[in-house]
Amino acid sequence: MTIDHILTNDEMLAGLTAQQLRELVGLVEYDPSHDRFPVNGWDAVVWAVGNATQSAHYFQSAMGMGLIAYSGPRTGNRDHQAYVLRSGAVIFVLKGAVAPSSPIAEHHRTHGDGVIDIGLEVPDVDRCAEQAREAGARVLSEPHDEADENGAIRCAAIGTYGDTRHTLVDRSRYHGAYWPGYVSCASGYRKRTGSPDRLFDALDHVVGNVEYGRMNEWVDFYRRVMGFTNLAEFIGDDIATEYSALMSKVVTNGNHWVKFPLNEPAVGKRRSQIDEYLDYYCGPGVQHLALATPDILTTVDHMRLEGVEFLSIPDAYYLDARLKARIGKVRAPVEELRKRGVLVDRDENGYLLQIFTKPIGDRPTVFFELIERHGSTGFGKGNFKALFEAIEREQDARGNL
Ligand code: TYF
Ligand code: FE
Repeated sequence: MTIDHILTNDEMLAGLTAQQLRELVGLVEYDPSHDRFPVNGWDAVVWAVGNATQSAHYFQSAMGMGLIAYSGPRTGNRDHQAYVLRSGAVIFVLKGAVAPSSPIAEHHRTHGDGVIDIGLEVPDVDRCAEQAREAGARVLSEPHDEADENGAIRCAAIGTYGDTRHTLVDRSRYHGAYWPGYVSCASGYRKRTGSPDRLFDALDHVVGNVEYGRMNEWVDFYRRVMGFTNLAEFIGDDIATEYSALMSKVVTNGNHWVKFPLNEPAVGKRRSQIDEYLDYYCGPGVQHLALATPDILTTVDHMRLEGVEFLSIPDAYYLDARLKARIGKVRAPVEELRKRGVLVDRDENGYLLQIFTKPIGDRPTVFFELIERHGSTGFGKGNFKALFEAIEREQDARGNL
Protein backbone atom coordinates (compact mmCIF):
# COMPACT_ATOMS: atom_id res chain seq x y z
CA MET A 1 0.00 0.00 0.00
CA THR A 2 1.39 3.41 -0.85
CA ILE A 3 1.71 6.12 1.75
CA ASP A 4 -0.89 8.24 -0.05
CA HIS A 5 -3.61 5.77 0.88
CA ILE A 6 -2.99 6.09 4.59
CA LEU A 7 -3.37 9.85 4.46
CA THR A 8 -6.88 10.74 5.42
CA ASN A 9 -8.54 13.93 4.21
CA ASP A 10 -7.61 15.36 7.58
CA GLU A 11 -3.87 15.20 7.02
CA MET A 12 -4.31 16.50 3.50
CA LEU A 13 -6.21 19.47 4.91
CA ALA A 14 -3.44 20.05 7.43
CA GLY A 15 -1.25 20.84 4.43
CA LEU A 16 1.07 17.86 4.81
CA THR A 17 2.04 15.93 1.70
CA ALA A 18 2.72 12.20 1.81
CA GLN A 19 6.41 12.88 1.17
CA GLN A 20 6.62 15.37 4.04
CA LEU A 21 4.98 12.95 6.42
CA ARG A 22 7.27 10.13 5.26
CA GLU A 23 10.34 12.22 6.11
CA LEU A 24 8.96 13.64 9.35
CA VAL A 25 8.16 10.34 11.03
CA GLY A 26 10.04 7.76 8.92
CA LEU A 27 7.15 5.99 7.18
CA VAL A 28 7.80 2.74 5.31
CA GLU A 29 5.81 0.96 2.62
CA TYR A 30 4.05 -2.15 3.83
CA ASP A 31 1.41 -4.58 2.70
CA PRO A 32 -1.59 -4.51 5.08
CA SER A 33 -3.47 -7.33 3.32
CA HIS A 34 -2.49 -9.92 5.96
CA ASP A 35 -2.50 -7.49 8.90
CA ARG A 36 -4.89 -8.73 11.61
CA PHE A 37 -4.96 -5.27 13.19
CA PRO A 38 -4.20 -2.69 10.50
CA VAL A 39 -3.49 0.79 11.91
CA ASN A 40 -3.32 3.80 9.58
CA GLY A 41 -1.84 6.19 12.09
CA TRP A 42 -2.59 8.23 15.21
CA ASP A 43 -5.98 9.58 16.12
CA ALA A 44 -6.32 12.10 18.99
CA VAL A 45 -4.27 11.98 22.19
CA VAL A 46 -6.65 12.73 25.07
CA TRP A 47 -5.38 14.31 28.30
CA ALA A 48 -6.99 14.63 31.72
CA VAL A 49 -5.80 17.88 33.29
CA GLY A 50 -6.60 19.91 36.40
CA ASN A 51 -7.66 23.01 34.49
CA ALA A 52 -8.42 22.43 30.82
CA THR A 53 -9.31 26.07 30.26
CA GLN A 54 -5.84 27.21 31.30
CA SER A 55 -4.02 24.24 29.70
CA ALA A 56 -5.73 25.11 26.41
CA HIS A 57 -4.09 28.52 26.67
CA TYR A 58 -0.64 26.94 27.26
CA PHE A 59 -1.02 24.57 24.31
CA GLN A 60 -1.88 27.55 22.11
CA SER A 61 0.68 30.04 23.42
CA ALA A 62 3.62 27.81 24.32
CA MET A 63 3.08 24.93 21.88
CA GLY A 64 1.65 27.00 19.01
CA MET A 65 -1.42 24.78 18.56
CA GLY A 66 -4.74 25.98 17.16
CA LEU A 67 -8.07 25.58 18.98
CA ILE A 68 -10.57 23.80 16.74
CA ALA A 69 -13.42 22.42 18.85
CA TYR A 70 -15.05 22.47 22.28
CA SER A 71 -17.39 20.42 24.44
CA GLY A 72 -18.69 21.40 27.88
CA PRO A 73 -21.60 22.96 29.72
CA ARG A 74 -22.18 25.32 26.79
CA THR A 75 -22.86 22.28 24.56
CA GLY A 76 -24.82 20.35 27.18
CA ASN A 77 -21.89 18.36 28.60
CA ARG A 78 -22.16 18.95 32.35
CA ASP A 79 -19.44 16.45 33.29
CA HIS A 80 -16.33 18.13 31.91
CA GLN A 81 -14.98 20.74 29.53
CA ALA A 82 -12.90 19.60 26.57
CA TYR A 83 -10.76 21.68 24.21
CA VAL A 84 -9.52 20.18 20.94
CA LEU A 85 -6.19 21.55 19.71
CA ARG A 86 -4.36 20.85 16.50
CA SER A 87 -0.92 21.29 15.00
CA GLY A 88 -0.57 19.72 11.55
CA ALA A 89 -1.66 16.08 11.95
CA VAL A 90 -1.44 16.21 15.76
CA ILE A 91 -4.72 16.39 17.67
CA PHE A 92 -4.75 16.86 21.45
CA VAL A 93 -7.97 16.87 23.48
CA LEU A 94 -7.69 18.46 26.93
CA LYS A 95 -10.37 17.41 29.41
CA GLY A 96 -10.96 19.03 32.79
CA ALA A 97 -13.69 18.05 35.27
CA VAL A 98 -16.70 20.28 35.84
CA ALA A 99 -18.71 17.86 38.01
CA PRO A 100 -16.93 16.64 41.17
CA SER A 101 -18.14 13.12 40.31
CA SER A 102 -16.50 13.26 36.87
CA PRO A 103 -14.15 10.36 36.01
CA ILE A 104 -11.76 13.09 34.84
CA ALA A 105 -11.55 14.43 38.41
CA GLU A 106 -10.89 10.93 39.70
CA HIS A 107 -8.16 10.34 37.12
CA HIS A 108 -6.56 13.68 37.86
CA ARG A 109 -6.63 13.13 41.62
CA THR A 110 -4.63 9.91 41.21
CA HIS A 111 -2.33 10.69 38.31
CA GLY A 112 -2.16 14.47 37.99
CA ASP A 113 -2.10 15.87 34.45
CA GLY A 114 -1.58 13.01 32.02
CA VAL A 115 -2.61 11.09 28.93
CA ILE A 116 -5.75 8.98 29.30
CA ASP A 117 -6.19 7.85 25.72
CA ILE A 118 -3.87 7.32 22.74
CA GLY A 119 -6.29 7.16 19.81
CA LEU A 120 -5.46 5.02 16.79
CA GLU A 121 -6.99 5.48 13.35
CA VAL A 122 -7.98 2.09 11.97
CA PRO A 123 -9.83 1.19 8.76
CA ASP A 124 -11.93 -1.56 10.41
CA VAL A 125 -12.85 -0.99 14.06
CA ASP A 126 -14.91 -4.18 14.42
CA ARG A 127 -12.20 -6.42 13.05
CA CYS A 128 -9.55 -4.84 15.31
CA ALA A 129 -11.78 -5.14 18.41
CA GLU A 130 -12.44 -8.78 17.60
CA GLN A 131 -8.74 -9.50 17.11
CA ALA A 132 -7.97 -7.68 20.40
CA ARG A 133 -10.55 -9.77 22.29
CA GLU A 134 -9.26 -13.04 20.84
CA ALA A 135 -5.72 -12.06 21.82
CA GLY A 136 -6.89 -11.46 25.40
CA ALA A 137 -7.01 -7.65 25.51
CA ARG A 138 -9.52 -5.81 27.73
CA VAL A 139 -12.24 -4.41 25.45
CA LEU A 140 -13.37 -1.34 27.43
CA SER A 141 -15.90 -0.15 24.89
CA GLU A 142 -17.56 -2.40 22.31
CA PRO A 143 -17.59 -1.26 18.67
CA HIS A 144 -20.39 1.25 18.13
CA ASP A 145 -21.33 4.35 16.11
CA GLU A 146 -21.31 7.84 17.59
CA ALA A 147 -23.34 10.08 15.34
CA ASP A 148 -24.62 13.61 14.87
CA GLU A 149 -25.71 15.76 11.91
CA ASN A 150 -22.12 15.56 10.54
CA GLY A 151 -22.14 11.80 10.16
CA ALA A 152 -20.94 8.89 12.28
CA ILE A 153 -17.70 7.74 13.85
CA ARG A 154 -17.18 4.01 14.38
CA CYS A 155 -15.17 3.43 17.57
CA ALA A 156 -14.18 0.95 20.28
CA ALA A 157 -11.66 1.09 23.11
CA ILE A 158 -9.13 -1.34 24.55
CA GLY A 159 -7.10 -1.06 27.74
CA THR A 160 -3.31 -0.82 27.72
CA TYR A 161 -0.77 -0.16 30.53
CA GLY A 162 -2.08 1.42 33.75
CA ASP A 163 -5.27 3.45 33.30
CA THR A 164 -4.31 4.29 29.71
CA ARG A 165 -6.52 3.21 26.81
CA HIS A 166 -6.50 3.09 23.02
CA THR A 167 -9.66 4.26 21.32
CA LEU A 168 -9.86 2.74 17.84
CA VAL A 169 -11.40 5.24 15.45
CA ASP A 170 -12.78 5.13 11.91
CA ARG A 171 -13.79 8.66 10.91
CA SER A 172 -14.26 7.94 7.20
CA ARG A 173 -18.01 8.65 7.50
CA TYR A 174 -17.63 11.79 9.65
CA HIS A 175 -17.24 15.41 8.58
CA GLY A 176 -17.60 17.37 11.81
CA ALA A 177 -14.92 19.35 13.64
CA TYR A 178 -13.80 16.51 15.90
CA TRP A 179 -16.45 14.23 17.43
CA PRO A 180 -20.22 14.16 17.95
CA GLY A 181 -21.06 16.44 20.88
CA TYR A 182 -18.29 18.91 20.04
CA VAL A 183 -18.77 22.23 18.29
CA SER A 184 -16.15 23.97 16.19
CA CYS A 185 -14.93 27.10 17.84
CA ALA A 186 -12.67 30.06 17.27
CA SER A 187 -10.15 31.17 19.83
CA GLY A 188 -9.61 34.58 21.37
CA TYR A 189 -5.91 33.80 21.50
CA ARG A 190 -3.73 35.66 18.97
CA LYS A 191 -0.22 34.47 18.00
CA ARG A 192 2.73 36.84 18.24
CA THR A 193 3.42 38.50 14.91
CA GLY A 194 6.21 36.69 13.09
CA SER A 195 5.63 33.33 14.77
CA PRO A 196 5.31 30.34 12.41
CA ASP A 197 1.90 28.89 11.53
CA ARG A 198 2.73 25.85 13.63
CA LEU A 199 5.64 24.51 15.64
CA PHE A 200 5.26 20.78 14.89
CA ASP A 201 3.46 18.67 12.31
CA ALA A 202 3.07 15.08 13.42
CA LEU A 203 3.33 12.69 16.32
CA ASP A 204 6.42 10.47 16.00
CA HIS A 205 6.28 8.23 19.09
CA VAL A 206 4.57 7.95 22.47
CA VAL A 207 6.53 6.36 25.31
CA GLY A 208 5.02 4.28 28.09
CA ASN A 209 6.61 3.68 31.50
CA VAL A 210 5.64 0.33 33.03
CA GLU A 211 6.53 -1.42 36.30
CA TYR A 212 9.76 -3.24 37.00
CA GLY A 213 9.92 -6.53 35.11
CA ARG A 214 6.83 -5.84 32.99
CA MET A 215 8.36 -4.33 29.84
CA ASN A 216 8.45 -7.61 27.92
CA GLU A 217 4.80 -8.32 28.79
CA TRP A 218 3.77 -5.00 27.23
CA VAL A 219 6.00 -5.50 24.20
CA ASP A 220 4.27 -8.86 23.85
CA PHE A 221 0.84 -7.20 24.28
CA TYR A 222 1.43 -4.96 21.25
CA ARG A 223 2.81 -7.88 19.22
CA ARG A 224 0.00 -10.28 20.13
CA VAL A 225 -2.95 -7.87 20.15
CA MET A 226 -2.01 -5.39 17.42
CA GLY A 227 0.53 -7.34 15.39
CA PHE A 228 3.16 -4.65 16.06
CA THR A 229 6.82 -5.56 15.49
CA ASN A 230 9.97 -4.78 17.43
CA LEU A 231 12.23 -2.04 16.15
CA ALA A 232 15.88 -3.02 16.48
CA GLU A 233 16.96 -0.24 18.80
CA PHE A 234 16.59 -0.81 22.49
CA ILE A 235 18.28 0.18 25.70
CA GLY A 236 19.77 -2.86 27.35
CA ASP A 237 21.73 -3.65 30.46
CA ASP A 238 24.77 -1.63 29.44
CA ILE A 239 22.89 1.64 29.59
CA ALA A 240 20.76 0.51 32.51
CA THR A 241 23.67 -0.04 34.82
CA GLU A 242 26.12 2.57 33.60
CA TYR A 243 23.97 5.64 33.13
CA SER A 244 20.40 5.35 34.21
CA ALA A 245 18.46 2.44 35.56
CA LEU A 246 16.06 1.72 32.75
CA MET A 247 15.42 -0.78 30.01
CA SER A 248 13.55 0.09 26.84
CA LYS A 249 12.19 -1.65 23.75
CA VAL A 250 10.26 -0.19 20.82
CA VAL A 251 7.25 -1.65 18.98
CA THR A 252 5.75 -0.23 15.79
CA ASN A 253 2.77 -0.65 13.48
CA GLY A 254 3.17 -1.73 9.84
CA ASN A 255 3.90 1.67 8.30
CA HIS A 256 6.09 2.80 11.25
CA TRP A 257 4.03 5.92 11.99
CA VAL A 258 2.82 4.61 15.36
CA LYS A 259 5.87 3.80 17.49
CA PHE A 260 5.66 2.84 21.16
CA PRO A 261 8.89 2.69 23.15
CA LEU A 262 8.24 0.94 26.49
CA ASN A 263 10.46 1.62 29.50
CA GLU A 264 10.80 -0.25 32.77
CA PRO A 265 13.01 0.66 35.71
CA ALA A 266 16.11 -1.44 36.27
CA VAL A 267 18.11 -1.74 39.44
CA GLY A 268 21.01 0.69 39.13
CA LYS A 269 23.24 2.65 41.39
CA ARG A 270 20.57 5.25 42.04
CA ARG A 271 16.81 5.61 41.97
CA SER A 272 15.63 5.14 38.39
CA GLN A 273 13.98 8.06 36.59
CA ILE A 274 11.28 5.48 35.76
CA ASP A 275 10.70 4.78 39.47
CA GLU A 276 10.32 8.51 40.07
CA TYR A 277 7.69 8.59 37.32
CA LEU A 278 5.82 5.52 38.61
CA ASP A 279 5.74 6.97 42.15
CA TYR A 280 4.40 10.37 41.11
CA TYR A 281 2.02 9.10 38.42
CA CYS A 282 0.88 6.37 40.80
CA GLY A 283 1.40 3.62 38.25
CA PRO A 284 2.24 3.06 34.59
CA GLY A 285 1.45 5.73 32.03
CA VAL A 286 2.66 7.90 29.19
CA GLN A 287 6.10 9.36 29.87
CA HIS A 288 6.82 11.43 26.76
CA LEU A 289 5.38 12.31 23.39
CA ALA A 290 7.76 13.04 20.52
CA LEU A 291 6.58 15.78 18.17
CA ALA A 292 8.07 15.86 14.67
CA THR A 293 9.14 19.16 13.13
CA PRO A 294 11.11 19.96 9.96
CA ASP A 295 12.80 22.91 11.75
CA ILE A 296 13.65 22.13 15.35
CA LEU A 297 15.78 25.26 15.77
CA THR A 298 12.91 27.64 15.00
CA THR A 299 10.49 25.55 17.06
CA VAL A 300 12.75 25.60 20.11
CA ASP A 301 13.34 29.34 19.77
CA HIS A 302 9.61 30.05 19.73
CA MET A 303 8.81 27.71 22.59
CA ARG A 304 11.62 29.24 24.70
CA LEU A 305 10.28 32.70 23.94
CA GLU A 306 6.96 31.52 25.40
CA GLY A 307 8.62 30.17 28.53
CA VAL A 308 8.89 26.44 27.77
CA GLU A 309 11.84 24.97 29.67
CA PHE A 310 14.16 22.40 28.11
CA LEU A 311 16.73 20.11 29.70
CA SER A 312 20.12 21.79 29.60
CA ILE A 313 22.98 19.94 27.99
CA PRO A 314 26.53 20.71 29.14
CA ASP A 315 28.96 22.32 26.66
CA ALA A 316 31.17 19.25 27.02
CA TYR A 317 28.68 17.35 24.81
CA TYR A 318 29.36 19.74 21.92
CA LEU A 319 33.09 20.15 22.57
CA ASP A 320 33.75 16.40 22.61
CA ALA A 321 35.91 15.66 19.53
CA ARG A 322 34.14 12.32 19.16
CA LEU A 323 30.81 14.09 18.54
CA LYS A 324 31.85 15.41 15.10
CA ALA A 325 33.23 12.00 14.15
CA ARG A 326 30.02 10.32 15.30
CA ILE A 327 27.47 12.64 13.68
CA GLY A 328 29.29 13.68 10.47
CA LYS A 329 27.74 16.53 8.48
CA VAL A 330 24.41 17.87 9.75
CA ARG A 331 22.27 20.70 8.37
CA ALA A 332 23.15 23.28 11.02
CA PRO A 333 26.45 24.35 12.61
CA VAL A 334 27.10 22.55 15.91
CA GLU A 335 27.23 26.02 17.50
CA GLU A 336 23.51 26.51 16.66
CA LEU A 337 22.71 23.19 18.32
CA ARG A 338 24.85 24.03 21.38
CA LYS A 339 23.14 27.40 21.90
CA ARG A 340 19.80 25.61 22.20
CA GLY A 341 20.83 22.30 23.77
CA VAL A 342 19.71 20.28 20.72
CA LEU A 343 21.15 16.73 20.62
CA VAL A 344 22.30 14.88 17.46
CA ASP A 345 22.51 11.20 16.68
CA ARG A 346 23.30 9.21 13.56
CA ASP A 347 22.56 5.63 12.56
CA GLU A 348 23.07 3.68 9.33
CA ASN A 349 20.07 5.40 7.71
CA GLY A 350 20.77 9.03 8.54
CA TYR A 351 20.69 11.42 11.48
CA LEU A 352 18.20 13.06 13.84
CA LEU A 353 18.07 16.19 15.98
CA GLN A 354 16.17 16.03 19.28
CA ILE A 355 15.52 18.00 22.46
CA PHE A 356 13.50 17.32 25.60
CA THR A 357 11.36 19.64 27.71
CA LYS A 358 11.24 19.49 31.49
CA PRO A 359 8.04 17.90 32.88
CA ILE A 360 5.14 20.09 31.75
CA GLY A 361 2.84 19.71 34.76
CA ASP A 362 3.03 19.87 38.54
CA ARG A 363 4.31 16.32 38.96
CA PRO A 364 7.64 15.08 37.51
CA THR A 365 5.87 12.83 35.01
CA VAL A 366 4.96 13.78 31.42
CA PHE A 367 7.25 15.73 29.10
CA PHE A 368 7.70 16.42 25.37
CA GLU A 369 10.44 15.63 22.90
CA LEU A 370 10.91 17.56 19.67
CA ILE A 371 12.43 15.49 16.88
CA GLU A 372 13.73 16.42 13.42
CA ARG A 373 14.53 13.29 11.42
CA HIS A 374 16.91 13.23 8.46
CA GLY A 375 16.67 9.59 7.50
CA SER A 376 17.44 8.19 10.94
CA THR A 377 14.90 5.61 12.08
CA GLY A 378 16.27 5.50 15.64
CA PHE A 379 15.46 7.24 18.90
CA GLY A 380 18.80 8.84 19.71
CA LYS A 381 20.64 5.91 21.24
CA GLY A 382 23.94 7.78 21.03
CA ASN A 383 22.46 10.52 23.24
CA PHE A 384 21.16 8.33 26.05
CA LYS A 385 24.17 9.00 28.30
CA ALA A 386 24.01 12.81 27.94
CA LEU A 387 20.21 12.78 28.10
CA PHE A 388 19.93 10.56 31.16
CA GLU A 389 22.56 12.61 32.98
CA ALA A 390 20.51 15.73 32.22
CA ILE A 391 17.31 14.02 33.45
CA GLU A 392 19.11 12.89 36.61
CA ARG A 393 20.34 16.41 37.38
CA GLU A 394 16.68 17.49 37.37
CA GLN A 395 15.70 14.46 39.46
CA ASP A 396 18.45 15.39 41.93
CA ALA A 397 17.23 19.01 42.07
CA ARG A 398 13.78 17.68 43.03
CA GLY A 399 15.36 15.59 45.80
CA ASN A 400 14.32 12.33 44.11
CA LEU A 401 17.63 10.74 43.21
O1 TYF B 1 11.97 7.62 23.08
C1 TYF B 1 13.11 7.34 23.29
O2 TYF B 1 13.48 6.16 23.36
C2 TYF B 1 14.13 8.44 23.43
C3 TYF B 1 15.04 8.30 24.60
O3 TYF B 1 13.36 8.04 29.87
C4 TYF B 1 14.47 8.26 25.94
O4 TYF B 1 13.48 9.67 23.41
C5 TYF B 1 14.26 7.05 26.55
C6 TYF B 1 13.88 6.97 27.87
C7 TYF B 1 13.69 8.13 28.58
C8 TYF B 1 13.87 9.37 27.98
C9 TYF B 1 14.23 9.42 26.66
FE1 FE C 1 11.66 9.65 22.59
